[in-house]
Amino acid sequence: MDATHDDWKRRAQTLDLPETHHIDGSPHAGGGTFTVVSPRDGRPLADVADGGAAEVDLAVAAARRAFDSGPWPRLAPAERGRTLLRVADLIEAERADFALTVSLEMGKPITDAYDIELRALINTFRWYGQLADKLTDASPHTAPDALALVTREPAGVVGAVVPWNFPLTLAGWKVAPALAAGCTVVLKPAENSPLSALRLARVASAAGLPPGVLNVVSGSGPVAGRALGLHPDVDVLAFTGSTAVGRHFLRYAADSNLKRVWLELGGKSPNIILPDAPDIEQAAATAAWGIFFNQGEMCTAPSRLLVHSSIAERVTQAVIDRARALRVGDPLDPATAMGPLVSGDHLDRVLGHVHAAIDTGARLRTGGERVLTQTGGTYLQPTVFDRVAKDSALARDEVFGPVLSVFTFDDLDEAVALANATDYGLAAGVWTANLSTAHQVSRALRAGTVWVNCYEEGDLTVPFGGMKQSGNGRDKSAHALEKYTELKTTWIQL
Ligand code: TAP
Repeated sequence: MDATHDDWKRRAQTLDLPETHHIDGSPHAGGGTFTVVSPRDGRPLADVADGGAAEVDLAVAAARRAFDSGPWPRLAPAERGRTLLRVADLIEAERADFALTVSLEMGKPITDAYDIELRALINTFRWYGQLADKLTDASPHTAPDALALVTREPAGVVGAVVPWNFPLTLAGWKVAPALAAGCTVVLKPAENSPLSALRLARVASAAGLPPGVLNVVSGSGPVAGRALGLHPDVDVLAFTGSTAVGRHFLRYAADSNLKRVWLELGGKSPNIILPDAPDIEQAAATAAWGIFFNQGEMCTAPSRLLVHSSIAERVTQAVIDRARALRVGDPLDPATAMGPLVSGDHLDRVLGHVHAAIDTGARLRTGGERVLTQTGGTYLQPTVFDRVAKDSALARDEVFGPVLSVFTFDDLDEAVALANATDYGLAAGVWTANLSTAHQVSRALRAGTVWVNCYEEGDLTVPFGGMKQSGNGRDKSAHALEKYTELKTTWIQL
């Protein structure tokens, strides 16, 4: 989109921000309110409905009715698909307002919000809309006097709880396949970023989604998220967020109705650069882009850069040069590469990691300081450490900010051992011109996605998710439908 910084600032002044829950097809202003503060300038952005157990009950009841007796699960899949395509079209028609909402609520640079986040959301609704009627059930060859049918049926009411770093993409990755499968949904967005999800609910209703099929309740995790996790009428809980909160959802399920729990959790992803990388400059540039993109608030952020000692200083220096050249500032400026961190609390947490790393002997190569701007806001310099102790908190814990740790290794076995020395298993990168090495390393890495000579690439055709404590199940691709369907066997004696 060809808009200037001033254009976006002007548009922000008149942007209509939805502030109420969306329940049973209509706005609903139950509960108290909480204030969403923009990390761009630290100013209040909106007072949003603060849902509690009562609002979650209403939303789940609406989703239950829509599932048990409404038209949605009974529609021909092609008709469901056409509705999802209309949702995509309406999002596209309001693309600039959606992008601006994301940028204002969580600080993503507007160009990334418009080009990356919104493209992902629109593509997700289109992809699952087109897939809705392409699924086939199976009729296995069985005993000669019997006919067996194995059918996939919609799993019921889905509770979806998502974080703030990609508020629309991650909501879309859950909502679109769940709806395509014939489920109904109650979505609980993060307290930091409820506005874009509330906008999505309104657009979905306008596109013809029947009442109760997509409900959004804004509110806090420990109250609204917990109520959804414990709700006896929720059949599936699809969560994206931290590993710590993922554990809560497993407990909620155990303490309630054993709902299916699907978890997309944190990461501490290794990015291995071997001396035979096809283009070392490119590898370094991608390593820098990967950790600083979205302010490092990425589950897949390549936060551990593992470089062969023969090229370590060259690569580290190239990453530092890139870090220093990055433009940090107002997310509404199309020239901004890195916006603010999502909140003051989160900035403090990330700075806590930085200070602890310095205290434990890591060498700060660049960054590590807050960036003060005229408008206020929660900005941090892109930060690079090396000489990080392998057993330190910085080496182990997810920072979820623009902080890179560089490690060195001398042989491939050491690199793989270092890469796997984490409780997480979300993603990894390896840079080598040797196809055989690439395959060997990919097989040895315990990660849901391995990128070879690239990072963060992919499209909707490929599944995405984690091993180990990064979660279970997969978002994206036809595999995502496994989360939102149950297999049924019908055995007919002939
Ligand atoms: P969390 O603190 O885990 O929050 C995620 C969601 O859970 C929010 O909606 C939050 O609500 C809610 N929540 C918090 N405490 C809860 C509780 N006790 N019971 C029920 N719900 C609760 O994560 P975050 O800080 O928003 O996001 C960062 C984390 O998400 C990182 O670990 C990151 O790696 C992970 N992440 C993973 C992926 C994938 S695909 N694997 C993608 C993006 C992010 P409130 O915020 O309103 O309290």
